Amino acid sequence: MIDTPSPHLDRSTVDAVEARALAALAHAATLEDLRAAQAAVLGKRGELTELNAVIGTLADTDRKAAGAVLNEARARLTAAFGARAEALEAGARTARLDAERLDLTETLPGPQRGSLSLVTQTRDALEDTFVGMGFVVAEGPEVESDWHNFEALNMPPAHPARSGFDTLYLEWGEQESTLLRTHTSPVQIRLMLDQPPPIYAVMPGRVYRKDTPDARHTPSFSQIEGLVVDRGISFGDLAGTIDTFTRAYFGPQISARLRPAYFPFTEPSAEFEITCTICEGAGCRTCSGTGWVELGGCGMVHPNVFAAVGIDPEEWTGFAFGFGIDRLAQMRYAIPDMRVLADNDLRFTAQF
Ligand code: 2NL
Repeated sequence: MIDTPSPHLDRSTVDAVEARALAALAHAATLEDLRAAQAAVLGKRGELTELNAVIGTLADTDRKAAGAVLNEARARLTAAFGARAEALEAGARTARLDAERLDLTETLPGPQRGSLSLVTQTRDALEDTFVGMGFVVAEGPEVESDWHNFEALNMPPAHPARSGFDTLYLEWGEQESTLLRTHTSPVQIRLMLDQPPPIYAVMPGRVYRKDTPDARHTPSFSQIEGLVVDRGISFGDLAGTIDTFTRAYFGPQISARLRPAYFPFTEPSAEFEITCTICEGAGCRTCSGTGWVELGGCGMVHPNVFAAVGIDPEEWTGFAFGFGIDRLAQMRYAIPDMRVLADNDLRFTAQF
């Protein structure tokens, strides 16, 4: 170690200053206290800084050693104050975060827990049913190209069926080239482009239409569509699949029936109806006394759709079907107005 350079600046003087500074450091409970303690020793008028002046009064031969003692003490104290400041800052930050924490459950009336939206619960149950029947679940983008959403589905630019969708377009690329998908069918197009048959898949997801909200319409809703492509698939397979699904999901008291319909992407096409879940077929207001309610549509995949995705219609045939998940939940739980599905009113959500 370094010898005592002179009676005016001996080692013990520096040690005493350093010891006092470390005691003040340990005592500082806040960043402010710490800054004050640091300034008192290392600042312009600080105790250690003042000792610098003594160096000038020393003999030439003692200056170097004295300077080293002071510098070493300064370096140790600077490091100690820096480390303590970091620790105090971290503590202050944790305290601030704790103070600012907002407990959203405090506003709930009682010990109530959140739950999945009824639409999500319904979608999960539908997926389970179809997975149980051997289908896989596929997803795709909600922002789509005109080609995937319309053209590949046998709806060329001026096709009248397009106007039935009231599409929401994005300002992206060529005018009306990019849109919010109006149905989940483009996911099936992507699947057929990506992989060769056989395909047994369902596609659940959110779709968008420029509809004014009312009891039966919301501008965004969820759909599930199914697609089967294999050798020798017939309309009988379609009818059997719809019936099997209906019984598996709703129970044996509910059955399905098909009635002729038109969709541009299927031929022949059908809409499918199920036994009214409110009156179980007896006839009531919901089913206008018929005992049946419409659930969705289906049909054999149109050869033009196969042509668009490069599947040989001589080798492969297939069927597709689709229905609204919100509409299904509305029927299953007898919900008079679909808008409550998105309201997040606890008086509604707590029931499921
Ligand atoms: C409905 C009717 C349907 C399809 C969707 C479809 C998809 C491809 C090819 C052929 Cl890639 N068809 N989907 C077919 C018939 C009906 O939905 O009422 N949806 C809510």
